[in-house]
Amino acid sequence: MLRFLTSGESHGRGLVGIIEGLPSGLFISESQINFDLHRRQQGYGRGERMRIEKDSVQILAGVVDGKTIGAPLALWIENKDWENWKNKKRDRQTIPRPGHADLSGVLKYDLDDIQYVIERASARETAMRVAIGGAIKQFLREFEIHIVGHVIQIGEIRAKSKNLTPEQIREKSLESPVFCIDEKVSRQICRKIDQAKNKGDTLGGVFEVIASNIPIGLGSYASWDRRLDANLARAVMSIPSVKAVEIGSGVENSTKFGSQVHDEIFYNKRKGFHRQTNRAGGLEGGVSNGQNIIVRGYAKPISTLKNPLNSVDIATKKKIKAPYVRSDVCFVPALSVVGEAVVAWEIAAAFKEKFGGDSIAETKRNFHSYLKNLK
Ligand code: EPS
Repeated sequence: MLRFLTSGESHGRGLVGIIEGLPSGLFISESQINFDLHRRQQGYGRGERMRIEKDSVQILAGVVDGKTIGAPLALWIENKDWENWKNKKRDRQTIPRPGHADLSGVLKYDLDDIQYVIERASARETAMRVAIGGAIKQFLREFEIHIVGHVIQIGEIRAKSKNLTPEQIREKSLESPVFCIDEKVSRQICRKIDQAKNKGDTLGGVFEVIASNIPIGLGSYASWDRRLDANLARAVMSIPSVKAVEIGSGVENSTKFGSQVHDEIFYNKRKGFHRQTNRAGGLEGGVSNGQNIIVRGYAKPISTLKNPLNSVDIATKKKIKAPYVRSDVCFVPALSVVGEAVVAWEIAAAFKEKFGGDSIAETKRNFHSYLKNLK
């Protein structure tokens, strides 16, 4: 079984992550994780904090001579902003921002300062989830499974889907300031972000994650909590600001006849069982069907607004505008990187459940024997 836990506050010393269940003998490179951390910090519309931080991971335990030893991994990312915050004098925050965890958090935990809620509810936590995803992707790569995220919409500006391979999507989206494969749409999106910024407003959008080279049979219909589509939806929904999740063309499918939706099954000797369409997003009955897994996350605009909405001071109970604190205008490009990490995790968890293995050699033996048997 694979599991992980994160800890850390947005302006504390740093972020901590523990991964348990990785087999021994797996090469883990910090620099590959750092590439993902770097990507998470990019994206047109990001704010000042990203100019302070230079996220990089340190693996403190579980990896010896570059390889896992079957022990839990301990990961660490330092918050550079800690230096600026540790002796900072600040006022108690008593005005909750609509859309954030501020009000529910302060009431639930019986706190008198909203800053304590902000510290843990902040999307800063996603830096550690990206680091954990960066490690788990190295496990998946041993089985040629690749995960690519990109932005398909910001505000109402949507890129048309193109017939590209996951590698081409990665290449093209890396060239775009908003991780979008379409150059023209990227420019339109940047203008839209400028517009939002000038109005003291924010923007949400949609990101898509594609997992390729997935074996048939990950997840199970046998019990609700083993359905891989359900676990992917939960994981993507757990990313701050995501309010809807779609698998394949799930939303569009709900408006059509069944005959227009389901992916017909074909067989020939060379390809075996195969499909010519993938509207199911690689999952049928909660089980991977060998096609690419496609998951989309729909994010609301960031809740901190320079031109704020109405709120109520929790100390005086008087009507007042919500406070503006340093924030991003648009976080969707970064979300596409976080999306990759959480999708990678769920696929790896289902993979480990199916193939087990205490060493990477054992996992590989189990995997290859299953593939041989399928043939
Ligand atoms: C973030 C760090 C935070 C925010 C952002 C994500 O830094 P600070 O609060 O110091 O400005 O920039 O948080 C949010 C978008 C959010 O809604 O919480 C980061 O490292 O990504």
